[in-house]
Amino acid sequence: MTSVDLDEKIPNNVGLSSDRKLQRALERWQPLFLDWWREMGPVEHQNHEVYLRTAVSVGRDGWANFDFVKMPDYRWGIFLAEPEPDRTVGFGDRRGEPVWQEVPGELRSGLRRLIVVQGDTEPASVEQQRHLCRTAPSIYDLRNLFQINVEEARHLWAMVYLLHAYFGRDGRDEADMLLERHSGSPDNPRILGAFNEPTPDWLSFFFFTYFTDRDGKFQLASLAESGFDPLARTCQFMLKEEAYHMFVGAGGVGRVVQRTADLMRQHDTSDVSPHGGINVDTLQRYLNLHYSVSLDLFGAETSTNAANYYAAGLKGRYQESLREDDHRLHDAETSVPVMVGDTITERQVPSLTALNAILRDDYAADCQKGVERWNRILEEVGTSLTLPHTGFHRAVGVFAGAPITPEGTLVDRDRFEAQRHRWLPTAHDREYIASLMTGVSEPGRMAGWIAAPSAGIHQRPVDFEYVRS
Ligand code: BYC
Ligand code: FE
Ligand code: FE
Repeated sequence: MTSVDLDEKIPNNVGLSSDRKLQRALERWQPLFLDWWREMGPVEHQNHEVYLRTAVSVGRDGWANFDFVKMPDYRWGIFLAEPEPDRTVGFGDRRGEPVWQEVPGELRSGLRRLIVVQGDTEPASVEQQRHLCRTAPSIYDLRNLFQINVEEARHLWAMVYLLHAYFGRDGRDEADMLLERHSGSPDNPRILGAFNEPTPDWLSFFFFTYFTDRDGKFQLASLAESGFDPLARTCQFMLKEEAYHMFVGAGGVGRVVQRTADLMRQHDTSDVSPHGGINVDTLQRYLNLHYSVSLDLFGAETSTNAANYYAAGLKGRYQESLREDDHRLHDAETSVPVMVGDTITERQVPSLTALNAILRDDYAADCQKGVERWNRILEEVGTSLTLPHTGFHRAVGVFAGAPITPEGTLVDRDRFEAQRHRWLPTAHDREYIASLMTGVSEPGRMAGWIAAPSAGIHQRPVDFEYVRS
């Protein structure tokens, strides 16, 4: 195969055509990937033309191309951000050393684990979302779902490239296993909790892309600081695509909130369900669920894994280079939450061990911004949404299993259970949301529970036929 043919088959800026071994490995994996996509990707529309953005290069102007493609023909490629000349390790005990272009032997297993965990989440989300195409609230939203799905699949390619290129036999085995674990599978589930939860409806999807894709942003940003340069550059490029996923979440929830506020005003009531809208209480319960499950993705507040990754230069902090400290953190301390008997308090721990908590706090602050934007809409009807306390409904870390209210009070278990229906989606909520999920296929029309977006995609109008048969 000529290099032009190869680049056509697997678009890349990593010189794939001059690396025969890697090329063979990826060519063996590609059909397995396509089988997975057909089996576990969107359940419908695989033969339809979708107006999609495809990553085609890494240049500052025009890294992507917009056109109609059938999803199985999407050109999943491998793109690394441009190398930064003379880049050095920015943190940890090896700060100042030139970055590594090969995996240092002693860091091999830690690095592989990080790449596998990251890689596992990407196809998991596609699996979680595969039924949503049946119930899209508009053609615009349907297209956005597919855009996210193909890009998450490209993120899988990004991690598989690293496994194949730098981890030999073990890497190839791990790459195969990324297609074998499945979201929610009882025998062979995905690695992290949130990626085994179902995404049964579009309200869940919007909260997922707001909260869970945002974990992706923070984890990728930390890995983009890595001393292992190919990982850093891969993640930098992935972050470009990630921004849009969060836009879909922030915009999606915002449009639901807008519709709810409009109906509240129009009918002068806070119960908009008889009018086909979603009540603020229900929105709050979905928010509580998705936020708490996403907080679990940061791991335990104190973690020797995280300390080791940092000291080794593998995984940094969010915006590491903008921080004004020694970037080694040997003497620094950070306060993290602890539970002492019946009280929630704080204690000082070495910052190195508190890196998961530090990243999680940065994440929480970012989440808060969107909530404030939604609240500007809700303010006009005298209500608001809030992020629950960090300890609410947690399964990982110091608060795991503790009966803590959204306000942050530790209560006894019976009291928590008695109030659960006020704080987390109920069977009734789920039934009601499910009843709203009827697909809308007329271009420009929106389901009754969500407002129209203010603009379409890539200068196309909102009523453009983004998906056509
Ligand atoms: N579920 O020392 P700890 C995205 C395990 S999202 C199950 O605190 P560590 C995306 C942990 O593995 C971004 N198990 O862990 C979004 C460990 O097990 P071992 C994904 C969990 O290593 C939307 C043990 O508990 N990327 O891209 O400090 C759509 C002790 O924990 C969980 C990454 O996560 C959990 N939630 O931190 C598509 C980046 N949490 O080793 C895509 C890579 C912890 O004792 N991953 N455990 O058997 C990491 O940096 C770290 O692995 C974690 C965990 C932050 C996840
Ligand atoms: Fe992703
Ligand atoms: Fe994403």
